[in-house]
Parts: sequence; C-alpha cells; structure tokens
Amino acid sequence: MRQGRKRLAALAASMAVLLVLAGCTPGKGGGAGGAGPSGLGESADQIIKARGLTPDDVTAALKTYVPSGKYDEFVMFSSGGHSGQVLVIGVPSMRILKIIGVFTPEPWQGWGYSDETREILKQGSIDGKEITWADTHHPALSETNGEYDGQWLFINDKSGGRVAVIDLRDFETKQIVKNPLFINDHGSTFVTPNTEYVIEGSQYSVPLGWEYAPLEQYKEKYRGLLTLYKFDREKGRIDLEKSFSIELPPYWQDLADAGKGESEGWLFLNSLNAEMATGSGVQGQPFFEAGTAGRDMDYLHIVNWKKAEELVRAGKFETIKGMRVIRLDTAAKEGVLFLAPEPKSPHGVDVAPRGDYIVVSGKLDPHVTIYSFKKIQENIAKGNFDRDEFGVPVLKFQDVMEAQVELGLGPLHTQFDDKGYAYTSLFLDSAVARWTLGPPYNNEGGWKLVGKIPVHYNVGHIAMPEGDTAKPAGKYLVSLNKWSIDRFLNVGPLLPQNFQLIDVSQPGDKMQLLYDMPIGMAEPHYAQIIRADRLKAWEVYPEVGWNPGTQSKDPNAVEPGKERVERHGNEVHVYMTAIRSHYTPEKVQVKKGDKVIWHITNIERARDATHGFALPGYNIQLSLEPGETQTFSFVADRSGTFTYYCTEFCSALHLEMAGYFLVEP
Ligand code: CUK
Ligand code: CUA
Repeated sequence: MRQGRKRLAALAASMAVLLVLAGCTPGKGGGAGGAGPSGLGESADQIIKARGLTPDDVTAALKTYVPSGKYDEFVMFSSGGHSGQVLVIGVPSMRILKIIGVFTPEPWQGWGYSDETREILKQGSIDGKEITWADTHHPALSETNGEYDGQWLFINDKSGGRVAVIDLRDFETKQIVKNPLFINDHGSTFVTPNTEYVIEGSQYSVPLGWEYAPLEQYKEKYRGLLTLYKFDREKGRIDLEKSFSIELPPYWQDLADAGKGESEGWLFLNSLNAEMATGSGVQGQPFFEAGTAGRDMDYLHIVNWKKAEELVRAGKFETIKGMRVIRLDTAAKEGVLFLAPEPKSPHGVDVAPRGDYIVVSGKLDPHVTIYSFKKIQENIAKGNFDRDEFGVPVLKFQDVMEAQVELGLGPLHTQFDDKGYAYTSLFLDSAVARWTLGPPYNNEGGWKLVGKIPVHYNVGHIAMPEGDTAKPAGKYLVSLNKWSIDRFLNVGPLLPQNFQLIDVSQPGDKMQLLYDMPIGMAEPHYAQIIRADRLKAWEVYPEVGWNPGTQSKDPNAVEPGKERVERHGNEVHVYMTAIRSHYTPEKVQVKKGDKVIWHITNIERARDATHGFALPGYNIQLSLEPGETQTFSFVADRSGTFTYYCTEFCSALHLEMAGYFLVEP
C-alpha cells in the first residue's frame, strides 16, 4: 500500500516534469493540494488524486489514450455476434470506428434498402426464406503470403451456414453465400495463405443438404463437411462454380485453420463428437453434454487441400445441390483426409506462424496439445496409421504429438506474438496464459507456461495484432470475454460483453490490463487485428456516379443538369442528384400503382459530405456517400402526400434538404 503510494507520487512527479517539458504548467489554477469539489483539478497529480487512480491506472490510461486527430496503430475487425454485423475498432484506443452491415439490414448505411443491397441480403435467404439475423463468429482478413493484405474481409454466420465478403476499399458487404449442403457452420471463415480459398466447415452434422433422416440413422446418413470457396480477387467475389466441398465423418467439426509456410496446402479442423452421440432425443441416449464427452480423445482433421483440388480436376467428385463434393470414401482413400486423436472435447486449432506446429486446446483438459506438422507428414508417408469406421486414416497420438503444455482450466483459443510466445484463453480460469513455443521460436527449450493474467470474465477468443498470420506483430492482446458481471454500471439482467485490452509488450510474466470496452449489442466471438497502415480505404468514391455493388461507374449515374422524371407506361424513372443542400428534383409526382425506379447520385466530392435519403411510408433509407449512386424501386401502392428528406446532418440548411413525393389516387 505504502509502496503503491510512493510509486504514485513518483509517477505524478515524473508526469509533472513531462508536462513542464511539454510547455504545460501543472499545479496552477486547480487549487492547492487537489481538486476542489467543483472539478478534477488541472494538474496531473491533482487529477490522479481526485479520481483515486493507482499507478497502474495511470500507465494504462497513458498507453490507451489517443489524442484528438491522432490515429490508432491497429484496427480490430470483430464479429458483431447476433447482430449479423462487423465492428471496426481502433486499438489501443478501443474506439468504435464503424459498424458494417452484413447479414442484417443496417439503416445508417442504407444497407438493405436500395435494390442492390436488398439483393445481396436476399442471397442469404435459406430455401427462399429471408433470414433477419445471423450469428457471426469468425472474421478473416484476406492474406498474401500468409500476411494480412488489407483488401478483403470475410465473416461467417454460424446459424445459417453463410459466408459474407466485405470489400475494404469502402468497408461494404458485397456478397453473401449460403452453403447448399449444411444448415449451420462453425469452422469459418478462414483463408488459405494467398486467399485462394475461403473456408467454411460445418458444425452439427446433418444429412448433406439437410434433408430429412431419422436420428437413428445418424452414422449412415449424417455427415460433416468442409467447403472451400474459390475467391476471385479480380471480381472480389466467391466463385461458386470453382468451389468444392469435402465430405467428413459426423464428428461435429469445430474450428479450422489453414496451414501456412511449411504446412501450406493443408487445413486443420478439430471436432468434438467422436462418440457420434445423438442426444437424449434418441431413446436410452444421454444429453449431448454427456454423450459427447464419453471418449478420452476426439479427432483432429488433417486435410490436404492441394490434393483435393487435384481430385476435383480429375473428376473424382459428385455434384450435390450444385456443389462439387469429394465423398468421404474418396477423401479417405486418396490421401485427402487424415485424423489424429486430440484430448477431450477440444476447441480451437491454431497454426503457429511458420506453419510447423498446430496447437489444439482441450476444453476439458488443462493442456494445450501441440502437433508437429513434420511428424504428421512422416507418419502419413510411412503409412503408419489405423483407420476409423469410415476408413479414414487415424495417425497415432504419440507419433504426431510434439508437446503438451499444462496451462490451466478450460483452454480454448491461441494467438501468437513476435517474440516466440503463444497465448491461450482459459475459459474456466478466466485468464489468458502466455507460454513459450519450442525451437525455432525459442531456443531455451520452450513449451513452458510463462505467466497468466486474469480477465473479467469467461474469455472465449483472444485477438492479437496479426496474431494468426505468418508475421505476428505482438504488443497488444484483446480478450473477448463472455461475461462482464461487475465491470460496468448495472444495465439490467442482460449484461454487455467485455473486450479487455492487455499490454503484452513486456517479456516474462509481465502483462498489464489496460482497458475494458463494453460491447452492448451481441456476443462477438472472434476478431482479427491488422496494422492500420495496411488498410487503403477510399476517402470518397473514385468517380461521381459510382456504384459500390459493381465498384465502377453506374450506367444510371445522374449528372447535374440532367435530372429528370421519365414515364414509360406505368413505370416512372426518377433521375435525381443530391448536393448541399438540395435534391433535384424537389417534387416527384406519380400515380397510384406506378412502379417507381429511383436513381440518386450524390455529386459531392468533399470528404464526409454524405447525404441520406429517407422516404417514410415506403421504408426507404439510403446513405449516399460522396460520388455514390444508388437505385431503389417500389410500387407506389398507397396514394397520398409523402415527404422525402436528408437523414445526414450535412449542412446548416440540412433541414431544407427535402422534397415532396405525391401519389395521385
Ligand atoms: S467459437 Cu466462440 S469462443 Cu464459435 Cu470461435 Cu470459441
Ligand atoms: Cu444532405 Cu442533410
């Protein structure tokens, strides 16, 4: 206590010196000896005292504070959980920079109101049913040579087995793909080191295409699946025609990661139901929680995707619901799929930066297990394996396991830094463990627990700057905690999640908790953190009349002076421009029953000069960024007097940016 106070005094003194050096005058005008009742005081030592801060609080504040007009060093792309969105957060400030509409309508961005964005949301329909939510789990940044390249972001929806593509030139979603063969996913999204493929693995096994089959036929009819979506960088879209899937045993595949470096060309997935439990819905069977925990070992799936590509090229696939599928027996026979035992209900599989080791956590085992890719290859080459009941080669645990490190209770997910440390979240311990990788990352033996830091509470994933790439950047760790309990003001029984920022720049067991960020809108699962300087987003759209859907000039772009309303039969085409502070035209008149096709171009070139466009009663809300063209269409099925107006406070005369939409009976 006393020592703490001494440290504090020393810190305050040194801060005062710094402030003097910086030309400030600490201690003046704040009242002697601390803050008065009316304020915090002006000098650093007064503020520290008035707010009752500890030395650690002060260093934490200094480490996270980003002054106005200065930028964060890193950007975190976080899953938006149930919201079906993506959160963009600056690190270390933990300021939210943007929320990107992905699987669900997002009014601010007009996401899901224009024709084009509605169409993209519709791509995510399941058997024609529009889905209004998503369970986003794992964002994945595109990679070149195993490093983030800042060009694309992918994210999955676990609930619907869907994958979305976001273009990081404008931070907008461009495509949603529904997997035709499974209803849920989980091991998704992950990319191969040059983003040849975006990967989606199933979770709860179902018959392919989720056709009906009784649970009693589980082993015969139910299957897991791994889908490799071909990503076309030129077009910026997943190319379903060039994509394919690999059928897997019904072991409830969980998380996946792509090999890189030494293991490039391979994929790894863990699984959690080697028991093939069918749940208490089947007579005499226990609950899943017991049924899936019967065996000591589940299966790490080891997949040779280069080989799988060859098989597809050689025609060794079947087409099911339009998707090319390498059947399970083919995958088992032809060297595409191998298994290795992994301890007790594993969760998380993470490939080390050089691709040489694969780290698997055992939720119900206090260890992480590290597999050697080299040993896996040697044993495959020697044919040193048994086979499971589906004929899939099963390597022997002791042959392919490199090390086990005891970390604590409930290990889940692992990330890496630039110093040869690995970090693993411990769900049950509510902590993050730091441990050393073995050679070549660490020449003093390695595979040792170094230290732990408590987190608040129940951590799931952790994210570190470029922490799952070939070149981790270290420095920070964000702990994505499921429970916050007492960390924030009480907001009722539904509590926010808690993102905790941790400084991991010091070696050894020194790790410092810096900041708590409440996430009060869903449960994000995973996040990835990229160096901000890798992102090269546009400031305004490249040309006036830009269509973000095609990322090119829109044929319906409206030029100033050419605004008009055209009637073709009972179709009315509106060509409108928006600029501070008016729309042209300011009156649009149609007849009840007309089909209205309305194009608007924001002809501004000034950065941040966004206009909105609201047409109340017809459920239209657009965001028109500088240069952007949007089209929306509807049937004017309700006569009356409607107003349209701008929903972005764009200028002093923003309220005057409005018009009348008249529908004659
Ligand atoms: S999972 Cu959520 S904590 Cu879906 Cu990545 Cu492990
Ligand atoms: Cu344009 Cu307000």
